[in-house]
Amino acid sequence: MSASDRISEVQDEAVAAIEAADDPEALERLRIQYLGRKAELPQLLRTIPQLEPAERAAIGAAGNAARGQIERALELKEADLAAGEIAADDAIDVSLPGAPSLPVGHVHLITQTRRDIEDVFLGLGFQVAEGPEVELVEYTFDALNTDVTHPSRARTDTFYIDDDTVLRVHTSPVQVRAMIAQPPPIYVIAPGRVYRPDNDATHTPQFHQVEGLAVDEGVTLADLKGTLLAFARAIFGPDRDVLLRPHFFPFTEPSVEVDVSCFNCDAGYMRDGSRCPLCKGSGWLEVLGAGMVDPNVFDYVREYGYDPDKVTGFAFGMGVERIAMLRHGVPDLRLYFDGDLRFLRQFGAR
Ligand code: 2U9
Repeated sequence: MSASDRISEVQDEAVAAIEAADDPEALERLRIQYLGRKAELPQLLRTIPQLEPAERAAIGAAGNAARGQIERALELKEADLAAGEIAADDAIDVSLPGAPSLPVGHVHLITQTRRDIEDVFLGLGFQVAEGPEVELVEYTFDALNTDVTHPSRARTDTFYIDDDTVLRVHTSPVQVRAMIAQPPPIYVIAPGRVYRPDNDATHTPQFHQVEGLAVDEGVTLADLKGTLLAFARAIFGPDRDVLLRPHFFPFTEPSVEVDVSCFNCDAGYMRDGSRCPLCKGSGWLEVLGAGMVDPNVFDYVREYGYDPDKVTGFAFGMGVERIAMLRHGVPDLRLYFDGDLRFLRQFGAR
């Protein structure tokens, strides 16, 4: 093989090997292999002065060109590998904005309303408690003085998982759990999802409640009324009044339904003399249920420090969807489920 054929063979072999290198160390080994002091091409270049003058120019030119080609291939590959390394290191640049940036949603009105209610009771010294949505029948009904014949226990009025387990129908079991976990005094609210097999214009199978429980020595119905008045004024405006009407719940005695004076009219009538469309002319809006905790409920948790001869308590419960509907004039429950930003954006996040 002639010297110039060998030069072009070495050049081809070197360039192919360099192009195939996949890390900087391999590239450095190739640099030494093909351009190092002991490598074939540099050695051949060193012999050029000894060649016949007729060969010198041609071999010299071919050898130098081959070295130039190999150096160029090394440079290109080096840059290539460095760029790849940067790309791999910074594959996820967490400081960059999303591309394309994603549309931002909005805090749901139910979430906002729940937070507003929580803030009111936190300000009054209550703590927020949470519990499971799949709940024991025992904590859902038995602990709450609900007779085995009570309609709410029927298979048609509660989602049963099995004979002992339900999707909770109220957040009351959260307060039962709170009483088991801590002796009186206790001031807790229990916000959360609840489930009932209802589905019509005014009921959805899943909704949200905030319930509350205060147990201490000497707690009275006057404390309940004062607490609910503070709640009504914080949520519906400073001029509100509350009205307690007798009612029945298994877990409270006495029990009351609680109305808040209408914030949309004057005692049922608009300025132009027409009947208020919100309270339907009554001047009152029904907002929640409440009462003094039945001694039988304390009896269930007596061993945890709740002696019905020593402590009394009040409890209340409200539907978050209803509070938000009244407060903002929401006309239809379905708006809560659509996730339509045109609806949600009307309620600035507080
Ligand atoms: C314990 C003892 C008593 C919670 C209460 C109500 C009255 C009530 C309804 C309002 C509308 C449910 O969302 S709603 O359908 N709730 O009227 N809830 S007293 O009583 C308790 C809770 C826990 C240990």
